[in-house]
Amino acid sequence: MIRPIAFSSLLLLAPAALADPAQDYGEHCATCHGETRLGGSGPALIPETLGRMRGPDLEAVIAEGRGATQMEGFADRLTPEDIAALAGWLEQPLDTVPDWTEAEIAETREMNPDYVPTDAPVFGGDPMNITLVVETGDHHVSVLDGDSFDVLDRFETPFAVHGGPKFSPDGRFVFIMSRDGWVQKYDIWTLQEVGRARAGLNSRNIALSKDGRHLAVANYLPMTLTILATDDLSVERVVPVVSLGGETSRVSAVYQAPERNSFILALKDAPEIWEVMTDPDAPPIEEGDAEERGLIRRGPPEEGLFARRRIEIAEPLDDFFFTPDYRFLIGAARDGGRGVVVNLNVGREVAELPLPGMPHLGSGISWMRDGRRVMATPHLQEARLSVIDTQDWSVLRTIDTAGPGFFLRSHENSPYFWADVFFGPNKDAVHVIDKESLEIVRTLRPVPDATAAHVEFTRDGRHALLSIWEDEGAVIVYDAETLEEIRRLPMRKPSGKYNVWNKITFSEGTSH
Ligand code: DHE
Repeated sequence: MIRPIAFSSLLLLAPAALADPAQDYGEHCATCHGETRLGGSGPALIPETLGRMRGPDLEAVIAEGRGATQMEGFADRLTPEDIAALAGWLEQPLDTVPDWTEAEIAETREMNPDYVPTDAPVFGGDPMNITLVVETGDHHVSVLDGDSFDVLDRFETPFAVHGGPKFSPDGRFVFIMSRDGWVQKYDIWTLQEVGRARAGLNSRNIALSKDGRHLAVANYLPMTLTILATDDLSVERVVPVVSLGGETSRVSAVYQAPERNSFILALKDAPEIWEVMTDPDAPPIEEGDAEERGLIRRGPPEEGLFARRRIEIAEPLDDFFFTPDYRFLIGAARDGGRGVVVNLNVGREVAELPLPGMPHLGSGISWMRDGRRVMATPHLQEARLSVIDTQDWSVLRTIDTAGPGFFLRSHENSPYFWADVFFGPNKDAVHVIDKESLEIVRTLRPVPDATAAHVEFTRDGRHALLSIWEDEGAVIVYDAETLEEIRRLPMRKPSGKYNVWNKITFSEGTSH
């Protein structure tokens, strides 16, 4: 016989109140991070921005807050179960993404009312030998004098800067982008922020036109390329990214091609590469021999500023390495095992390279060796570097390393290139490799167990600066010839470093 359960027993059996992350978000997070999770005074809380900060990391920030920011801890108001549920909820993509129109971008533009331009730098050193250090630990940039290694300024950036900041051609201004789509303009001469605007909701990187007048922002959300005027960050164009087949696509990255006076776009979801002209007198676009090859007809030819050319390819490619003359690029195929060479002049694929283990071509660097131009690339999933002959597109050599790496760097005046070992147990190691013999000449381990990654040289190539990529980290300055340590500058999780001269002259030892 089934016995009815008494009302009091039912109460005892009732489960603890279930976590309601949407309600918790509305109550505790929305004021700073926006009702829509797309950001406000705090950053956007969407998976595209949170990136690698998953699971336990995210829960720890919700529970304990984030030092030196407005983010307080919620462990006194939310149970561990509520926090876990909230973190899981934040990792879900948004149901709908707003358009983020020109008008909406324009509304976010804030120019610094205290900014006063000067006729000369306010500091005494060489403005062309300034190196910027992005400190991701507390979202700041340090401005380093490249001769004295003094920190001239340390300014706050938008949350989660990614990719290289881009300098104006005269080296005076720098533009910095956050994954939240904010673009910040900073005047290196006055050491002051000029202003900022939110060009996208989730962005990848930025590129400056050859004349320094236009700034392109590659966006994942929405699927657009935003072009801002560099003088006042006003919107010049928002280009929806739609393939010939009518599909919308995210933009993986945008690159400046100075020799072509254009931007080159890698599209994440469409088998096309786009070239956007930054020359107001650009002639009508030649479409290469695509029609001969029986490919789909495109629209009427475009001309002038921001004219767009499509290069059709067999499958989407991203993470581009360019030859210094910008005739060829190598892109990574989606299967993570091949590099595809595209001739940008004729607009077609010309070669394929076996590059297993996810080559990181965007970090590739090139130099002359025995009269031939070679390039080297790390692999994100394999403990090796590939060295490629850019004349016949063969893999000349593979160099075994202590683990998979992220970045490579060299300088015209250095006989070596530096390769980090970002992933795995040897993340504290950095290889110094001879550009001629392709042998590892030294493996440095400056701080046992701490990630050592990303090198930048001073303008003359005499010093190499290495990041100890930890919250209580450092930038270590080495003599680039003797490999002796010269200085150790404490920094908060320093990531990339960017020397004004090396960047504006497109030093062959640096990536884009
Ligand atoms: Fe980057 C540059 C893409 C993850 C730090 N990264 C770039 C560029 C691209 C790119 C396309 C070149 C843009 C430029 O400089 O204009 N990065 C990607 C990814 O697709 C990937 C693998 C996944 C993602 O989350 O987007 C990725 N990148 C990372 C990281 O996890 C790193 C290590 C930490 C971080 O800050 O997010 C990271 N990426 C960097 C840095 C540069 C960069 C420091 C600039 C290197 C330079 O010397 O120019």
